[in-house]
Amino acid sequence: MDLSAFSYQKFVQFALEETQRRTTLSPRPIQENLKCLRSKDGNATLHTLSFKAPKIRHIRSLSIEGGPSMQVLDFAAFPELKFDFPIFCANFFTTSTLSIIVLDLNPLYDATLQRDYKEKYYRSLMPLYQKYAELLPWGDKITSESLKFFSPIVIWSKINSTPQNYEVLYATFKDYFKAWLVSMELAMEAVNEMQTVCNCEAQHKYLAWRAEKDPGHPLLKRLIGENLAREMIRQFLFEGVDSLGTKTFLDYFPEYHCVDGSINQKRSIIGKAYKTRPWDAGGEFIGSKVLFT
Ligand code: BLA
Repeated sequence: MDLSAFSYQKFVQFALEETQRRTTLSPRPIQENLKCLRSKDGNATLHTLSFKAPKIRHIRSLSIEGGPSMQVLDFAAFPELKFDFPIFCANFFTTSTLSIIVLDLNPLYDATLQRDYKEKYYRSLMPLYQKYAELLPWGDKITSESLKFFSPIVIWSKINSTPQNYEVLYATFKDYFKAWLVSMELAMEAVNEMQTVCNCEAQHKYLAWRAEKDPGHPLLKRLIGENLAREMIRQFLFEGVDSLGTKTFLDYFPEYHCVDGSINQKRSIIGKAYKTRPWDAGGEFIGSKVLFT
């Protein structure tokens, strides 16, 4: 499919309008050199948007328009630290033939270990996942570490890039984003400082993971160069990684420790696994427990 007429802009537009209908967005400043960028080869443009709102610490979007051959969306929304509702996560990497899709309400706390968290935020959403299970099937084996950051309603899929699939994805995105807004609206403020501290650490750990290991980084580096990519990652996409806590990536993920003290550059230590969806229709984890010991 020629992607020239295809864009993820309308997804972002929808999300911002829908948020604005329910709360008040205010812009967050974006560093000048990250506002609108052109790739080094001149073939792609990168657009960034950044907002906050009551209950929402950061809602931000990076879209990459790469003409007929590539379109990318990295859209995320993070709660204020007094709240423990999930992080909205939409990552779509589309070439003229294939789209790699991750769409989820990423849990702040491991939804397999913390059953109360799962009950609170996902029990009522399981039908939502089922609605799209056939159209957006499980995308085969995945980096095992990612599972800890995914919820039982995650959509992980690899689909052909077709106009029909684009419409399916748009419908799914809208439903998931509306579900996230409902979670946000219902969420109650932490009753004590300890909960806020835990929420903060949970977000920091998530940011530390993604700032170091997100699969999009190598491509981002190729597009805009090592230094700008680093700024984009640490100061925009995963903003908070250098301010919400003092723990390092290796404090959270010591299994990546190399003998010389550096971070193992491999994306995964455990490797890829989960050929099929590791949750049942009720959201019960049915994969191997190796990850969760
Ligand atoms: C691939 N992106 C992937 C894959 C996942 C994700 C799971 C499949 C490969 C794998 O198993 O790791 C996304 N992984 C996530 C997300 C989380 C996670 C969202 O753990 C959250 C916790 N993707 C982007 C951007 C680009 C991009 C901005 O979001 C490019 C600039 C590209 N993603 C991209 C590419 C691949 C990919 C090129 C395929 C390459 C590969 O598998 O290494």
